[in-house]
Amino acid sequence: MARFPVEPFKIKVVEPIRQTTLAQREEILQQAGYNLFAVRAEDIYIDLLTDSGTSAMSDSQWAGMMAGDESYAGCRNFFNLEEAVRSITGFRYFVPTHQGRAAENVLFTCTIEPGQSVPSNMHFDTTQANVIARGGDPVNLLAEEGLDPTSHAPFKGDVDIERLEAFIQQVGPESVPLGMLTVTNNSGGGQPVSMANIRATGEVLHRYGIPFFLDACRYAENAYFIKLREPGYADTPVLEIAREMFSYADGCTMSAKKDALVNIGGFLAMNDEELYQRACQQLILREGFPTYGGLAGRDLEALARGLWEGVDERYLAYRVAHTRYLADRMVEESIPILEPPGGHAVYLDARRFLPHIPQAELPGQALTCALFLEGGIRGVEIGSVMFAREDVETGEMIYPELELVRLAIPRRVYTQAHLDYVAETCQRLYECREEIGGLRYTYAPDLLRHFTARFEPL
Ligand code: P70
Repeated sequence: MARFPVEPFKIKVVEPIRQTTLAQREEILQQAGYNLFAVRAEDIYIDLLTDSGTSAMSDSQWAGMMAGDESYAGCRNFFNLEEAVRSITGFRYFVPTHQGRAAENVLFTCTIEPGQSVPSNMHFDTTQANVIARGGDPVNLLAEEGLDPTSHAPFKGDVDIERLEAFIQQVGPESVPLGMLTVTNNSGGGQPVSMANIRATGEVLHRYGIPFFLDACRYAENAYFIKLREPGYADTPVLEIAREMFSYADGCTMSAKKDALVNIGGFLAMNDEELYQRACQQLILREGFPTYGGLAGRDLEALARGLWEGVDERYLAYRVAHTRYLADRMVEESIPILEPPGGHAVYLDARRFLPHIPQAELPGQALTCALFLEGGIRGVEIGSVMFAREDVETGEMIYPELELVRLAIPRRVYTQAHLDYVAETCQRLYECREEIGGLRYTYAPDLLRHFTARFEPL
């Protein structure tokens, strides 16, 4: 038997990539203000910036693009998408959006009043920023072991149920317009949330009359981890596991750019009819008519087909094993990563990789830059640049517990040889880690700082 599931697809179209020289990369990095978001994609050799919108679509999805019906209202692709969303999530109503953050914006505009709080296991960057943009307070209540990069617990994305209930009692249920869970937990290493925890979260929130929404962009990978790790699910089809996950919630936001295998798209789904009507108003104001929501008909079709491909178990087995392969190679070389690996990425633990750089000198960002210099690889910092916040009372910086560099793996894009190259580059870098120095900001915007900040070496 093969050690890993072999790719359940073959390659029909290829896209050339090219390596640059070290001298070129030094120049490119300096020009980009030491922020890899500002580097041209053509100058990247292996692009692990994100798994979002970077999937290779299937022949069926591409064929679906030609079947796009570009009518303004009521195009057939909307109804194909509706069938997929209803069948997989079970939610009664949904609206397409151009991507996940648009779904967040519509949902939060309809639900959050200034001063209210939205608890979650851990909000991701755009979710956190969209809550703040409504005057709300995003609150992370991840269970303790999720903050320990060395713990091998199976469900390190679980929310701390006791703290969740205590939090609701402390601020009062009227101050909590909704609660969320991010599945899988992207800011905490792509770790899954257990079915038991999803169920318990729903029970606690509903006991206080609070609606429960899943941030569902990696729901299929989460469902597959439940199948692999949670007692009682080994023989349950992933589709059924996914349906059960959604059954405990009142709705979801979805960036379809992840587990629905499309380059653009998202949706907001819910059971509450009145909320749906208000969401439609917001949607028409910002995204488009409710049967296209900012997408072309062809995009809706690719999304409808991608949703089904994303819950295919042969695909998911390959996906999770592919990511695990890179993680295993790192562990073999004693490179500090967050363990166990998530479904969509391997996260380098910058604190242990660069213990000589204090958080104020941005070790995660420094490591991201070093990885580009060493091998033309682009990862993304998920640490102080993304999440450090100023304490409103003292003005002091509060640094996040996890200081990570995420190597996100685009779906169906890179081969095992590409991953070997990444592991070997990390190994070389780890050997000369003491030579890596910290950074400081030359420009830092207030909201979603990491996308456009600029730096210089200390
Ligand atoms: C990523 C991207 C997007 C995302 C998410 C969760 C759990 C909502 C959204 C928003 C964002 C990103 C980060 C760093 C580099 C590039 C891109 N995550 N919830 O890669 O969805 O992007 O469609 O508006 O992870 O993880 P959308």
